[in-house]
Amino acid sequence: MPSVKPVIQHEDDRTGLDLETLKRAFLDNLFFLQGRYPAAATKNDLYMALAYTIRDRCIHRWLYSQNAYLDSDAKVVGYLSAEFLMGPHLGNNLINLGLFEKIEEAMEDFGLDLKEILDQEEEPGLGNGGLGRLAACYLDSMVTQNIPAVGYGIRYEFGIFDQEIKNGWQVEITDRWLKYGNPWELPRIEAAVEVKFGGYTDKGFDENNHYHVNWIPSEVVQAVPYDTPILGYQTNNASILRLWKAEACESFDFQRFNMGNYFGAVDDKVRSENITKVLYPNDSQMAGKELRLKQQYFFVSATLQDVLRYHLTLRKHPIGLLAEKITLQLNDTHPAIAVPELMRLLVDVHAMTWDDAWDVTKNTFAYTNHTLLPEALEKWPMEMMGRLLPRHLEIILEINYHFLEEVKARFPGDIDRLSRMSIIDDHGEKYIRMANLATVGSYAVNGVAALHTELLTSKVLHDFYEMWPEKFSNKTNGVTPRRWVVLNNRKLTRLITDKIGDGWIKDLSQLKKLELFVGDKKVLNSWKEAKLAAKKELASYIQDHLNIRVDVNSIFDIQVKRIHEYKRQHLNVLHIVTLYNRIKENPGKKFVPRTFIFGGKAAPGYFMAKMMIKLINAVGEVVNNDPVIKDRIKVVFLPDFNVTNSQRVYPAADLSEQISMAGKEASGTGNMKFTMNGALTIGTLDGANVEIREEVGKENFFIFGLTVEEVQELKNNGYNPRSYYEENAELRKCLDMISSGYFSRDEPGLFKPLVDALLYHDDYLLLADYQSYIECQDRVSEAYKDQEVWQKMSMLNTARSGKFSSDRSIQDYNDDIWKCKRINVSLPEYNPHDRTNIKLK
Ligand code: 26W
Repeated sequence: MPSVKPVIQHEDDRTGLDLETLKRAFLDNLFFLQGRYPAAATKNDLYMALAYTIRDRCIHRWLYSQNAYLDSDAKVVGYLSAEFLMGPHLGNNLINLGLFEKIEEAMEDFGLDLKEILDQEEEPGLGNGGLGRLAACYLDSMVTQNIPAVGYGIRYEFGIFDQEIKNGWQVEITDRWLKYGNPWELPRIEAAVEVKFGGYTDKGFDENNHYHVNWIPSEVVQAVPYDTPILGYQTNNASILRLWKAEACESFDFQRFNMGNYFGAVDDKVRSENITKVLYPNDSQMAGKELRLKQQYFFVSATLQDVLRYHLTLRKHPIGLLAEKITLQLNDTHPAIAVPELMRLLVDVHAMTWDDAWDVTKNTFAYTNHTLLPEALEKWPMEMMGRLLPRHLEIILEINYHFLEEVKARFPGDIDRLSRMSIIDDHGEKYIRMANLATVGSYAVNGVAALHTELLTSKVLHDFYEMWPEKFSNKTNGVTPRRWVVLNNRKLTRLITDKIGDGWIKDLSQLKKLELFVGDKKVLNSWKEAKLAAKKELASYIQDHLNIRVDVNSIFDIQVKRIHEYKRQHLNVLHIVTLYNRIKENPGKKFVPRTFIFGGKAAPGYFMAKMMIKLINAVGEVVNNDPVIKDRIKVVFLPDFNVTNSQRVYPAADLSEQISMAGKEASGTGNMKFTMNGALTIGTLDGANVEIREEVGKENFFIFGLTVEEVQELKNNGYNPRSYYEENAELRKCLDMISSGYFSRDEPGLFKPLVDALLYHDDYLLLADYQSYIECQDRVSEAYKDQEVWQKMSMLNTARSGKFSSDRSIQDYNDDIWKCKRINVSLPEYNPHDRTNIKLK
């Protein structure tokens, strides 16, 4: 009898991609993983069943990718970031697997609406804003470009707070994102490592008479990794985001428990787990909290142990080869404690000489700076560092000693330079300057937009630039078109793909081909319709959630980002009040109607930012209900701006507000998302705005305000905001109204502190830029009247936004800094009949 080969009747339920297989897998998961009959399934059950269905496909790709990395022995990037603002996974994974439409159909067959299921996902808000979202876009692009990469960070139990607006004020609510479980992560309990804190160091000579330092900690905490698979677009390559959770060390508990101190043991557990309890919600002010330093060291130490285990045990490489096989990108200085930690591991644990260890260390790290704000530059009290990480302080001091010797040799007798460059700030209480530490300990340092890098090398890190010019480069930020166009703007995506094919999704420069159609009235019309559809969707969201009716034919004028004085949301408010006054004075005149939309969170301890939110809402209250205005202006504050909510915002914008004081916004990335989605920008020459304007063309960008040089000059010559107030009647009227309680009848003095700050200091030059801003806004309104011209400009903005894909950024990082070989992952068919033939031991 010839043996009968098993015939595969259908695709494997865990990996198959055809409609029937996906439907069967979904029902299976609903039944066996959620334990539900379809009839009894809740929305969350449906979401979970679909998430598990898709997760299987992710894991399939990820495991094969892991193997491919090991086989090829390629250099791997570790992207170290205290924040990853991933946004919801399901929709994105559907796009990246090319399954969005098919799953839509599958759900339809069950009588379900995919949109509603997607809405069920609680997003992991493990970041504050730009820096955290950039890390997420970069993971997407690294994987899409087949660069072997792992994201390393912290699994905060509570991410960025949820924002509610009560009586116009921000109220913070704990973000319990794990409440219903997280289907995307896999805990890797057996890969946990220990992280030490406190105690003292013991110095002496070992059995071979080598000088040796021993760190005896006073606290040991477990770091447990949770892995989330990350897919690329149209590639078999997949990677992971590995986030660390703090847990108590069992060995420690038992000691106390045995001695009868039950509460002491539980106390330890609580203290340990506190480390990864909550994300610090400030994004521009260094608060100097000890727990934050503990968070930073916790995830960095766990990560480096993980990296060394991979390098030494799994790949069996000699320790000296570390920098050739692994490169670690520091997302700002938050993980900069990695520099002394790697030195400690190499010298104290792996017995390398100082010089050899330093050679490996400074060739392993690369550092990205994300801010020039002096108050945001991290520095830790030396006393705190010594108490929490005594061995690291010793190592930092030794790094600094060797470094300053090098500076002395290069610039003999330049005492001031030494003091500026020192890693230790010793003007009064001593501090560790983390940017200096990161710069000294890295082989590459970069800013995030051309202007930002220019300011970095000419000001903040100028001395370091003079010493090592070759270390510095610019890497202009980018955002992933997969989430920010394909997923959040289905209509526009279809229209573009219809005209130029789908190559643009992986190579955004191909959007240029759209320029061929700007003269085509039919295409321009479809372009307008796509925008209008997105505006209608946002309008109905606003109606449903805020009970405000907005005119979809008005200019949707949008500013969404963290609330901060330097971002100048209150300059936007001054424009609103100006328009309000003009209509009131001339009610019969024709005005181009506008809908002003704001969104963003304020750091809970940032009084002025919270006041700005209240001001926006207070002005909205008056303007929206004034019968004379008659729907010509509406002001909307969208509560709880996050990745999920933002996805309905970018597609609906006509005008993107990027109005920071020149020199303050490192790059901005929201500006890029708006441009891709066909919004025009009103902006200052700040951050990446400069490059956006260059790309889309001056004539398609509304520029206003002082340049960095003019800002500098004005400040040097003694800026007097009052003179602008006195000389500009429209401005004066706005400020007087706000100050005297026109928008706060119940509490007339409420906004006086805000107006006084402008009149007496105005650190961010709102009054100096006011006139230029208003005139620019008048040009915007004028331009909007000619819809054909406007649509052309809109289309050109999209067509010329290719540079701002994070694919381009990642290519730049890889070409100039990481130099990793790309990997081709093949995905062998996963034959279920193979499974039974596998020998497990
Ligand atoms: C220590 C407190 C703290 C926390 C976070 C200070 C500073 C930060 C971040 C560096 C702030 C941040 O998110 N910066 C933003 O980074 C984006 C990505 O590069 C840029 O686009 C933004 O312009 C920049 O503000």
